[in-house]
Amino acid sequence: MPILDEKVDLLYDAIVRRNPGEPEFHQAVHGVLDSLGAVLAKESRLARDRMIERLCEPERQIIFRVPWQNDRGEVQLNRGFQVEFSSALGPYKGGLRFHPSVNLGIVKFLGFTQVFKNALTGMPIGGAKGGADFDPKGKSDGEVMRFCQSFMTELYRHLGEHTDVPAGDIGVGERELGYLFGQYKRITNRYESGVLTGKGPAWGGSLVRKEATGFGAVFFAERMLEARGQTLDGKTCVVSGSGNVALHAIQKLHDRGARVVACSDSDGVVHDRDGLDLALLFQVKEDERGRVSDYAERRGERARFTRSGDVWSIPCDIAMPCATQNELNARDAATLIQNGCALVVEGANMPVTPEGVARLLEAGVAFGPGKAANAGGVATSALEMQQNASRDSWSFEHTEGRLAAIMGNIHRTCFETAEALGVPGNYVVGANVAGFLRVARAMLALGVI
Ligand code: NDP
Ligand code: 2IT
Repeated sequence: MPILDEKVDLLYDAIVRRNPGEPEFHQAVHGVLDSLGAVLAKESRLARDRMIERLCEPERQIIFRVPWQNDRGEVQLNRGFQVEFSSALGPYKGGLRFHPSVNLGIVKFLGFTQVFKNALTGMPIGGAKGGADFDPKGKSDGEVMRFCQSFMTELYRHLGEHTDVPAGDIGVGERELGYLFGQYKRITNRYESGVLTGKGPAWGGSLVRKEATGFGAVFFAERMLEARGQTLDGKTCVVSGSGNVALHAIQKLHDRGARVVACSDSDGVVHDRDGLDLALLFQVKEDERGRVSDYAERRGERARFTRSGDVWSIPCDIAMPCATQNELNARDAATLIQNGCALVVEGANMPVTPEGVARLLEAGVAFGPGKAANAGGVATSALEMQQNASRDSWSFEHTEGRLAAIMGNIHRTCFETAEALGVPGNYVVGANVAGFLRVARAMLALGVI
């Protein structure tokens, strides 16, 4: 990782010692601290009041047992997490991730990142993340339901529309949120719509929430291109993943006249030279819960499926990593640069490694960090909370218009902050500094909290 400013370096070492064995959390903290040197030197109160140490220490961390029974009646055991990072700007807010790789360090990296992302949206939401090392893959609906009910039986006591408001993330979509909401409602005897976001539109959800992260990332990419006098029309794109974020990024890229030639899942990559067939892709992935290999098989000769490959070796103008953390490294960045890729926008959280980011920036590739670019999901969650609070529901067009405006504001904030700091076009520094200052100033105003 790049070397930090000397004073910040000491703080970072202390944070690593205090949180052993959590490499993703260390990486996320390093990424933010790397941007803050100039700001800390200018605003002495931030250092005096130990703002960095306070922000790196979650307000509350909950770890709990999640026992449940599979379809054969056998007892299964998972570990649940909820890390309530910061409530300086509003109730704790962030997604739940169900994936076998989930551990405390991963949830902390996601919760820490969420604090700055949520601050950048300009909306009244604090930061949190939760989840479990449960793998929904291959489980029946009944098993997923029993798991969700057991998970919520512990988590409910920590939640509330003014306290902590989870949503989805990897492995948690509308089905899981339905089971979680049903159990919360049953235990509390309250139809408290605002306690979860990402709900189905028929039971308190917001239109556009499902699409929001992918759409928002494409709106952000559009603003970045606009700053360089370009548009998406006619561009060749690759997108990693084929889940919620990836599918809706692909959909919006397609709407804007771009050609998406590849996507992936953890089994491999599909390369479709003429551009992915959207209707078929959504049918296989959303309706049938299938794999990209199923898409390739149905698409016939036009598509090629490669097991265990990645999308970065396929020539493109634009790359959007939308699967998971650290999925694009320095070698992948070098391949993208060599193939003439000019824009990389993170739909996922921390998908590009620090070395990968450094390579891209050195080569002059425009780089949109996830904190800014994928904030459309949580921003639309905040719009869902607004609708729930006013017992209203807005049209698709109105909600999408609000999302587009929010992404435009986030882009402008990052762009102008970077320019003011003398690093024009560096959205990483712009996002970190703007997000940090908003949270830090609220914390200063609220006393020693
Ligand atoms: P989904 O579960 O809908 O999809 C995840 C996709 O990424 C799948 O294609 C999955 O493949 C792939 N993937 C997940 N983990 C791995 C892994 N360890 N190795 C390889 N492939 C993997 O999740 P989302 O689309 O919701 O989330 C994707 C990313 O976007 C995450 O980083 C998430 O934190 C971030 N994000 C999500 C938001 C949201 O609103 N949902 C908001 C902002 C960010 P497979 O099916 O094979 O597992
Ligand atoms: O990483 C994220 O921003 C999310 N998974 C969405 C969080 C939310 O509360 O909508």
